[in-house]
Amino acid sequence: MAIYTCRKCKAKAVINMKQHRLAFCREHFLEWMVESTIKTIDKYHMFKHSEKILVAVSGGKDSLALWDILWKTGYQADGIYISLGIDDGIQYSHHSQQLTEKFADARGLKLLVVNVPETYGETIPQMAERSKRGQGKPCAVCGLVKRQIMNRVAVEHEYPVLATGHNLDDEVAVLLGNTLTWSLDMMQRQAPVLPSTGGFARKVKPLCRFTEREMAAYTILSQIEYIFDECPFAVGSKSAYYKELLNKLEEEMPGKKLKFYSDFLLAKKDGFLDNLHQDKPDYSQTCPICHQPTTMDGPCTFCRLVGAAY
Ligand code: Q46
Ligand code: ZN
Ligand code: ZN
Repeated sequence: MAIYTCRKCKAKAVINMKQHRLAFCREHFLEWMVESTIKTIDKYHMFKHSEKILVAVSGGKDSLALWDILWKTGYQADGIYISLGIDDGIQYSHHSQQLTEKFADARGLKLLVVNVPETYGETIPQMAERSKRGQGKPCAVCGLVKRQIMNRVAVEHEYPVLATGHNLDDEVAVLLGNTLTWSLDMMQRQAPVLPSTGGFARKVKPLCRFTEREMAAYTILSQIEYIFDECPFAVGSKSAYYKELLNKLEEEMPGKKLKFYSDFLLAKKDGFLDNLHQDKPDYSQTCPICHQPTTMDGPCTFCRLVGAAY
């Protein structure tokens, strides 16, 4: 096996990133990750030090690493954890909440917690079951609930920015899925930054240029304790399959994932999706219950789902 040395100090490297032709020791890898995150934040004009940021944390490696980097670099970043009530024999929600709280306590960070079963009377799998949405998987309901809660909490607590820990592998898997079905409207909404529009906080993805492997290395080398188990419902998903395919491609052609994503963003900037003749969803109405923007007359999809009183 080839032995690599650190680009900066020539010590033995702990990671070699073929796609960047870069190898680093522990110290210089962690430094590179922090510097690269700042570059991404600036490149896409995500936020400034003067803005309050709400980080969506799940207890997984990506979101905790993101919060860690923002904390280290002096951003005003608080966290939001949403307990989904997913157990599936491994106490997934309970365990991930404990790790998130431990992380926040160790750094003196503020964490907001929303407990779905306590607030709405049902766990996510129970809501999915009752509403018969999502073909036996609770992910569609889960996505809807998480989006509504994250945005509502950000707006109510006056955070202009909502940051998520999506990494390059997540973004490229979504892009591949959308390309295979030519879902141009979905591609139009895929971006490192979604600007704030009436009633929606700005959404940003500062880790969108890091691979899953780099994120795992960052959390392990930073000794951040995170939940190793994936959500049990992520297993066997389309997205997991696309990630597997893309990793095979990356092995043969290092750098393909980043190039696919960067070239997509460049093509979009050049106007490739500008003249779509599709109606954009019209969020000009306001839900009378949760006061979130909605496309519907009367209660929004979320309030209808949770059976909120009108
Ligand atoms: S959507 Fe589906 Fe995830 Fe919700 S139910 Fe689990 S896998 S957590 S990102
Ligand atoms: Zn070094
Ligand atoms: Zn509503």
